[in-house]
Amino acid sequence: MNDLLLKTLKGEVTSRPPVWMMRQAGRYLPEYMVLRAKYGFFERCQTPELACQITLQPVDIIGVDAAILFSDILVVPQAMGLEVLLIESQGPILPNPIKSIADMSRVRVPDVHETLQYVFDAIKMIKKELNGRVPLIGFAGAPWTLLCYMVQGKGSKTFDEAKSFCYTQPEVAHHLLQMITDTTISYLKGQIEAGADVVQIFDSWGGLWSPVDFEEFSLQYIRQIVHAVKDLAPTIIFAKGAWASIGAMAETGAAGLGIDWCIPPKTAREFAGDNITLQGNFDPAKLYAPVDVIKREVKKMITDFGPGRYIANLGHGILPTVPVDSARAFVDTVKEFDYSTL
Ligand code: 1CP
Repeated sequence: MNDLLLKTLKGEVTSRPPVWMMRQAGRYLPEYMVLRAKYGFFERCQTPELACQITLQPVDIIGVDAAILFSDILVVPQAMGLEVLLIESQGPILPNPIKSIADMSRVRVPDVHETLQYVFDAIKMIKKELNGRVPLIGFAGAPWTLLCYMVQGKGSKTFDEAKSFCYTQPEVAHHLLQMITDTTISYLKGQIEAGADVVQIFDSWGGLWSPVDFEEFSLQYIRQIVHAVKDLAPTIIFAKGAWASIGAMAETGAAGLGIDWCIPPKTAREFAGDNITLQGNFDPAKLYAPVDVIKREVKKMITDFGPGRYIANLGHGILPTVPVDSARAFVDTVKEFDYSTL
């Protein structure tokens, strides 16, 4: 059993950092593209055999130290009653988004065993197939990031309509955020019960807020989720761009914090204190550099984070056009690293 990830999240000493990549199952892998051509996106998520096969691809092909469940954060809005489509080249679309209190009658806090049982079934199958080779990471979107899609109805650089909703209808926004939080708590508990060893909360759009508004519209809900699950499985918070709130996030009881490449490792460590594991923070676009540059930069990143309490990862998801050999060079360089040389 490769338990580097679990040891690192507990703060135990290891000879090198564990490594995995956000969005490691995906379009940069030709083996994924074969299944993508045959099955629709939600069909891939909802069929445990397919989700299992896709989850294992980066473990077998790239040799990462952890598997992450193949699914999407948007299965939660779907389970709450909203229609979610994934349209090729456009990304996710929610045709009937939430715009006002009247739309709230269309959302509910569902029984996750009725609506998301296929995820739990996939996890059980993945755990069996992994047979202890590497730990399995489960995940969910942070309530704020899910609200972004539920209100805006599609991807956006600014999520202006979602932010406007929070500023003009704060009571409705908080009601919706609480419903998402309650759903997410049962969902993550279900994932852990089914076998997820670690869970990660993705707040991809947390960095759109000032630190004070981040606390109001995002972190207070993430904190509720962490409190509910932290004694069941180590929890990692990844709030992209919310570097000014690293100190506050480190106090939630999470075992790990994902950080992006806009903050230097040493600064992140100063903000976070010594009692939490940091994860990141390679610029995903740097995987377009020549392989010798990738190797040099990965070693520098590990050195800057210092020995221990560190998980090597990208600072956001891997990009679909990254060469497989470059992803492999990233992972291999971490696996060849030896803390005793520091
Ligand atoms: O084949 C395809 O074209 C589908 C692309 C794709 C994939 C591979 C989507 C649509 N989702 C996924 C899988 C996925 N999504 C995983 C799988 C596990 C892994 O290998 O990491 C995870 C963890 C996610 C999480 C996710 N979905 C996030 C949070 C992380 C992040 O990257 O910021 C977000 C924001 C989404 C929404 C979403 N789903 C899909 C896309 C293209 C998007 C982003 C839309 C946007 O740009 O706003």
